[in-house]
This record gives sequence, C-alpha cells and structure tokens, in this order.
Amino acid sequence: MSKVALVTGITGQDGSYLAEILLDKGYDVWGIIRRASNINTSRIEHIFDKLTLRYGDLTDSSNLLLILAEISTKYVSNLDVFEIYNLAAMSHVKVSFEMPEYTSNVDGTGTLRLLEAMRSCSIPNEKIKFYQASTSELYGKVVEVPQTETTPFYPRSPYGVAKLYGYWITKNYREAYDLFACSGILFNHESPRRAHNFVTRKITIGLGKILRGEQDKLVLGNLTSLRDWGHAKDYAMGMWLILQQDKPDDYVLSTNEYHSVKEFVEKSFALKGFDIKWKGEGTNEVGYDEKTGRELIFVSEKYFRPTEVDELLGDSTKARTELGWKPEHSFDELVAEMVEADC
Ligand code: NAP
Ligand code: F7E
Repeated sequence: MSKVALVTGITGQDGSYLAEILLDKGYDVWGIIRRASNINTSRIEHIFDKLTLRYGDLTDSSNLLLILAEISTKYVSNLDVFEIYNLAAMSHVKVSFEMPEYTSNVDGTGTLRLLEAMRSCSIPNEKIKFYQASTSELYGKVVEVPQTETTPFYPRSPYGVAKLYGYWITKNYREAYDLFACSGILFNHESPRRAHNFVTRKITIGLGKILRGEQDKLVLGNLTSLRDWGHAKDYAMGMWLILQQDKPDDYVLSTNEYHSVKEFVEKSFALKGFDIKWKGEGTNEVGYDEKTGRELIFVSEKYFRPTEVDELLGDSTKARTELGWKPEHSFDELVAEMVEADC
C-alpha cells in the first residue's frame, strides 16, 4: 500500500524541506512546478530524481483536476493515504500590494480550486488529507499578544486578506464536506533556502557581499518590526504532524519569542566581527560599526509597506501539547546557519 503526497509550491523554501521529510518517511512524493523561462528547481535539485513532478498552476483548475485524476487512477487499488500540502502562493507581503488581484487569485481562489479538485477526485474522503499553508499575517494589526488559534484576525495586506480566504474556505470545506482539511498558522520561518527578498536572507546575503567587497552598504525598510522567527525545517515537520492527528484541526506553529529587524542585523553582523550601533531616526537612521565608524546599514522608504505589521508573537502551546511539536533550532542557531551559508 502506498503513502502518497502532493506538494504544491515544492520548489519553494518550505516545499523543499517538506519533500525531504516525506521522502524519508517513505511517501511517493508528487510536486507541482511552474513553467519558468529559467530553471526554478534549484532547491529540489538534490532530490529531483526521487520526485514525480507535473507542471501546473493554482490559477488553472483544469490542470489541477487532471493532476489529481492522474494520481487517483495510478493508486486506485493500492492507496494507504493521500496527503495534499498546499504550499504554493505569491508569498511576498510587499509585492502583494503591487499585485493584489493576482495574489487573491493564487493565494485565495487557488486554495478553493485545489479543494474542489480534491473533492471531485475519486479517492474516498477517509483516505485523503489536506494541509493549507496559513500564516501569522492573518493577525496583522494584532488585537492580542501573543497570538493563538483563538485570536481574532486583522490582516494588513492583500496577501493577508487572500490567505484569510484560504483559511476560511479550508475550514468551511472541512465542516461542509467532512474533509480532513487543516490549516497551519505558521509564524515567520527562515533558512539558507529563504528567497533573497525576505528581510532575514536579504541581511545575510548583504553581509556576505559586504565582506567580499561586492557591496558597500545594506539598505532596508522598517527596522523596528518584531517577528517570531523560526527555522523552516522545524515548521515543515510541524506540517506533517498536523496531518497525522486523529481529527483535523488548525494549529499555530511559532517559537514563542520575537526579535526586531535591528536585532537580526546586529546578531548576524556580530558573527563576522562588526559591532553595529545606530544613530539618527526614521529614514535617516544609520547602522555603523562602532570599531571602525564605517556606515553599513541605511533605510529607504522604498521597502516600507502601505500598512505594516508591527509585531507578531505566537503562542504554540496547542501544537506543543497535541502534536508533540517544538522548534529544534534556536534564534541564534538560525542566524548562525544563515550567516555561515551566505558568507
Ligand atoms: P516561497 O519560497 O515563496 O515558495 C512559494 C512556492 O509557491 C514556490 O514553489 C512557487 O513557485 C509556488 N507558486 C507561486 N505561485 C504559484 C502559482 N500561481 N501556482 C503554483 N505554484 C506557485 O514560500 P515559502 O516560504 O516556502 O512558503 C510556503 C507557503 O507557506 C506559502 O503559501 C506561504 O505563503 C506560506 N507561509 C510562509 C511563511 C514563511 O515564513 N516562510 C509563513 C507562513 C506561511 P516558483 O518557485 O516557481 O516561484
Ligand atoms: O518582512 C521588515 C518588513 O518580508 C519582515 C512571508 O513569509 O512571513 C513573511 O512575511 C519584516 C517586515 O516577511 C525590509 O517591513 C525591513 O515588517 O521578511 P519579510 P513578512 O512580511 O513578515 C509571513 C508569516 C508570511 O506568511 C509571508 O509569506 O521586515 N523589513 N526591511 C523588510 N522586509 C523586506 N522584505 N525587505 C526589507 O528590506
């Protein structure tokens, strides 16, 4: 009997870690990749031969229906469980302000398309499970600190609003059609595989370039934002655990501590011998190395969002109690691993 998984967004940071975990656990792993003008599979290069990949897109219903029909037919008499992990998304909060309609189509309606394809495939409900990559961005302008599964939502970006639809449609399909459909409300998670335009990776890549003399400064946006940053590998394991429970439910995954963007800068630069101090305010704030006086970090409005999420701090007690999940990597270990990889 086969254990089968389909991962949308398999070429992304989380998709690549999740695929490794699923292969280790003996799943037949299928993935949906997008056609691109250049190779976009670098994160899964090392496991490429072990995966079954199909071109697809969350904006294309017929494509999703065909992929699910192919999987249903192939495993019809030989299926233990079929787990669908919906990780595909336009995942950049700032970009979502520039592409709000596309973001809602992929992150919101795309979730609905996949749920509909799942509902209409021939695999019976008791053998099929669905994971939705939900996000702490649902809490946005937070109404309580820390945030749990019962904290009211207040999204602050087209991304957050689209993901809110994804969250609710997953819950609705669970209740309406008795599907094993769950959302993981994941706080920020990073790694050396993080895309280059998220703040943590931008900082560690910038540091590497400064050390190699390829760049003389790093320009960032809001330095005071607070984020609950964990390691993507730990969160991918949490996704799998969510689908191994007896009953479908939604869970927060978080480290339960937060740090500012400034702190991420200070810690990563300190690992390479800099002692970053700050002077000035707002867009005139500058980070300089106290040992040499060299000015290294600058602020540009270009990276500000029209509406910012100032602070996110999770409380993952439910996941820790019910799933037995906890993050294995500390904040310091995460920073050190990313600095090491990029420097
Ligand atoms: P990521 O690195 O940006 O990966 C996104 C993936 O989605 C990529 O494989 C991308 O393909 C694919 N994709 C984008 N648009 C698509 C479309 N229209 N159709 C099909 N595939 C599409 O994101 P991540 O950090 O791994 O995050 C995974 C999921 O968790 C996302 O849904 C994200 O919103 C959510 N999430 C992330 C975090 C976090 O801190 N990382 C926290 C909470 C929730 P290409 O490689 O071709 O671009
Ligand atoms: O920003 C500030 C920025 O883009 C973090 C996604 O995975 O996590 C991620 O969304 C903070 C924000 O991540 C720059 O304003 C300062 O306050 O790394 P980020 P995000 O917006 O928190 C959530 C949970 C998701 O679900 C998303 O998919 O850092 N910031 N300066 C900057 N951010 C960026 N990108 N670039 C800067 O230069």
